Parts: sequence; C-alpha cells; structure tokens
Amino acid sequence: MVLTLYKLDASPPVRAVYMTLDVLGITDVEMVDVNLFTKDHLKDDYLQMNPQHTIPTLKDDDFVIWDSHAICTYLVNKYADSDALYPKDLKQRAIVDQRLHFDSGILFPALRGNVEPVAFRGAKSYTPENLEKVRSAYNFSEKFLTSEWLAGNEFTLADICCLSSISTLNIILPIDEEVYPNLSAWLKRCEAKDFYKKWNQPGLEQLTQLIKTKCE
Ligand SMILES: N[C@@H](CCC(=O)N[C@@H](CS)C(=O)NCC(=O)O)C(=O)O
Repeated sequence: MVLTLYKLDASPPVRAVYMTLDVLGITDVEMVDVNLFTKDHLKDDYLQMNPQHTIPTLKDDDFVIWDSHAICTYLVNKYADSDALYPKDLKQRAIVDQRLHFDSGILFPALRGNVEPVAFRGAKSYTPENLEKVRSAYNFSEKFLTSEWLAGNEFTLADICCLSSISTLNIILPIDEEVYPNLSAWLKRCEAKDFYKKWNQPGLEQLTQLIKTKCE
C-alpha cells in the first residue's frame, strides 16, 4: 500500500481523515503539506490531480480521491478489519451516511461560512447571520444525539467526520452545555479519546491561534 495524503493540519476535513487513519491503525502514509495561504492548491500539478482544489486529497497507488467523507469510507471499505466504523447493514449504513451528508451539507458550510471571511478575506469578526447557522447546526446535532454516539450505540465514521467540524465550530461559538446537553456530553466523550488528542487537537489549536490573530 502506498498512501499519500495531501493535507494541512488546521483543516477540519483533513483532521477527520487523520482520525480515521489512526482508528484503523494505518500509519504508513506519506503526508504532503498543501499551503492554502500560498495557494499551493491552485497550482497546475494539484489541479491536475484534484480539479476541485480541496484538501484533503488521498492517493492510493494511482487512485486519487478527494472529499474527506469519500476518503474515510474508502479507507474503511478497503482497509478495515471489521465494518464497525461503517456498517454493512443497510439501515445502519444509511444512518451513518445521513450524518456524513449532514456534515457536508450543514456543519462544514456553517464552519466555512464563518472561518473563511476571517482567515482569508480580512474580516475581524463573525456576522450574526453566520453565527445563526452554527446555532441551527447545533440544534440538529443535539436532536440526533439520542444515544451515546451520533449514529446510535456504536462509534462510527459519523462521529469522526462530524467531530472535526463540531470541535471547530466550538471555537467559533462555544457549545453551551445547558442548551445542548447531549452535544456537549458527546464532545467531551470524543475529546477524551487518544485519537482526538493526537490528531484533532493540534490542528484545532493552530486554527484557533490563526483566528485569534486575524481577529485582533
Ligand atoms: N467537503 C470537503 C470540503 C473540503 C474543503 O473545502 N477543504 C478546504 C480546507 S478546510 C479547502 O480545500 N479549501 C480550498 C478550496 O476550496 O479552494 C471535504 O470534506 O473534504
């Protein structure tokens, strides 16, 4: 196996792939930094590989795939010893898929809508409209969490992919445990995991610092 991951530690979807690799016990990965600030992702070589110019992008020998959700499900389908993270049972998988699409369609856009103006376009604060999208995303997440984990009683890719976004939204709008008790307890459960400390925390801290500097 020759895996190459095009990445930037601060990127939430990249961190979802890091955590998936760690939970799967895959360590043999060549890591290539793609600096969005110096526009590495818009250079010809990168565009030829991924015309959508996003990170993360994964190369597995000569196969290239991007979008963290597609990457994580591919990794589990190809390399996992069991289907626990991405169950083969149709209905269980459908629930995990729904959460993954929720991340793509609701959580990550809420995040990007707040972070991008500050990180790349000189904004010094978040707008009330954009913060409202975060509250709405928290409201949905709170309602999904009727069990220990986001897709039921088992820890799955739904938790990993939503975790990278929600832990980052939490620095934009701290999750109030009185308003969102399920969400706040879930986040604490995730934060206690080794894979979180090793693979989500450092990039999250980098992004927190970047946002703090940009907002000064
Ligand atoms: N849905 C995608 C989102 C990827 C994404 O938008 N990544 C950002 C960095 S966090 C990026 O590559 N931005 C540069 C660009 O879109 O040109 C995923 O889950 O991988």
